[in-house]
Amino acid sequence: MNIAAVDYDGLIPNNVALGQDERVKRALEKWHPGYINWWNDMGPEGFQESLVYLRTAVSVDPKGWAKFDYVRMPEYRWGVLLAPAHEGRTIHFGRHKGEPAWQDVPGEYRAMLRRLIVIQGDTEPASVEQQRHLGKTAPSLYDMRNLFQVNVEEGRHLWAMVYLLQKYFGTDGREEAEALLQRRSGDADTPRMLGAFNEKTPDWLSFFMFTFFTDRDGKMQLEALAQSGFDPLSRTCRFMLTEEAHHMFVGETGVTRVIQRTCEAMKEAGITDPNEIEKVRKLGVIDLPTIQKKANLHFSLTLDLFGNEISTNAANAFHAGIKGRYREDRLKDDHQLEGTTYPVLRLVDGKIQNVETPALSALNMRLRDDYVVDCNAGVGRWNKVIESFGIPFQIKLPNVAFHRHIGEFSSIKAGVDGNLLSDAEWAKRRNDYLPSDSDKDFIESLMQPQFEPNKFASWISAPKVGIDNKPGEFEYVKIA
Ligand code: BYC
Repeated sequence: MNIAAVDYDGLIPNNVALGQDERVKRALEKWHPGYINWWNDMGPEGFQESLVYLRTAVSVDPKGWAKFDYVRMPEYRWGVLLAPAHEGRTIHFGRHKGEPAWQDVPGEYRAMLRRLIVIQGDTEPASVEQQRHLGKTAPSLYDMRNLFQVNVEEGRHLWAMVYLLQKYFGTDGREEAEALLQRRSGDADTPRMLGAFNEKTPDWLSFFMFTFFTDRDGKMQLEALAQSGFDPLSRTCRFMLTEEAHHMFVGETGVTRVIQRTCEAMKEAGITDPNEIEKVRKLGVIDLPTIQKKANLHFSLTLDLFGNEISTNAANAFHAGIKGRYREDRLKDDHQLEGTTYPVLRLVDGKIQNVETPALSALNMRLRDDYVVDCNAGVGRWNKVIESFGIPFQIKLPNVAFHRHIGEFSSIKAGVDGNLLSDAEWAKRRNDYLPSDSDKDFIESLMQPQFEPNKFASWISAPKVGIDNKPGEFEYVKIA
């Protein structure tokens, strides 16, 4: 079978020979109506009849895997796609280093694997739920299309995890697959599993920040799972990463375009001081200090997704060869980490200090450190735009101790520079660091839909190039 080609004949497009796997095919076909019901209930509000110019994966060949066409979202061909197998792949870290990668779930690691797959799976529909109302206030058809592209692909990522559960985890896999359709982002009784996926994405600046910061956690976690000794998980994550790149593009360029528009408007109006917030807002654009506050919020919420500073779960998963480090295969060490240490920022005697910690227990922090480096590269590109206008302002990522709900720093209050604050000081400074109610009201007031081709809301500039190289006037969504 040609693994790069996808079989589109059945109900479920796939490159895993589902046609020859009656049991899993039946289980997925049984799950399918529940998924469609979930999409109709919790997917994008409105626009389900609209024709959206979407890409669909038709192959897993990195050189050309997608085709673009108009699709009604409920008719999108969600499918099961794995990156091609690497002949003779071995496990390259942990206690099984050098052994052949597993094609089946090793009994001793079944619970651990299932938990990781369920957590990963849970985030995918959660993000669609968080973003479901945004279509109505899209700043352009181009942006609306990008939102829906991200949404259908998160839906496909749910399919990816559900396939693993159905194929490899029997009855409890089927139950977990059902439960993934039952939990709801932000629901008091049946919330999604991780904190950031129960937060609201109230406006488009939040959407861009979410796709920049939170989808980037997705990238890091998928990169770590792509290293897995459980080969089907590795191959699934490798293909998901291909799609994920576009999501981060949407976030990074989205925020860039917001910054660009703000700087242009300031320049046209002759405003040089970025802190003249009211004057800048009168121009119908978002002032830079408020953009900074949104970045503070989404960065800190996303840091919580890396778990605790010291984690036995993470150590066990690495030791077992289930979850590696970021790009483990490119690292040059013994890939076992016994007896080595890693510096972790911790709270010692009321101070935030680096503490040498056994490297295996510190793996969440190692991944988080790699994440911060990746974020900083993107923030640097935002700052280049501000600098090109000569405006004296720089977006800065807050200290990792700022506004945390998981781990060491959840018990303290810290400012953006990592300075410890009393409760009273925090209460006084909170609105300097995070969006205040009036900031939120202002941003909400800007969220006016712009549904004419080649037109953009006041607060965001046009993209440099179109999707699939389409010209500016292209109608990315034919609204029904
Ligand atoms: N919220 O030992 P620890 C994405 C729990 S995003 C609530 O530090 P571990 C996407 C933890 O579960 C990527 N609970 O945990 C992005 C544990 O509870 P139990 C999603 C939390 O396992 C945008 C306990 O605290 N993928 O793809 O080392 C759009 C002890 O903690 C949280 C993954 O996350 C939290 N934030 O680390 C769409 C990969 N943090 O089990 C999609 C899979 C910790 O002892 N997940 N806890 O009761 C993992 O690798 C790990 O489970 C975590 C946590 C990194 C999440």
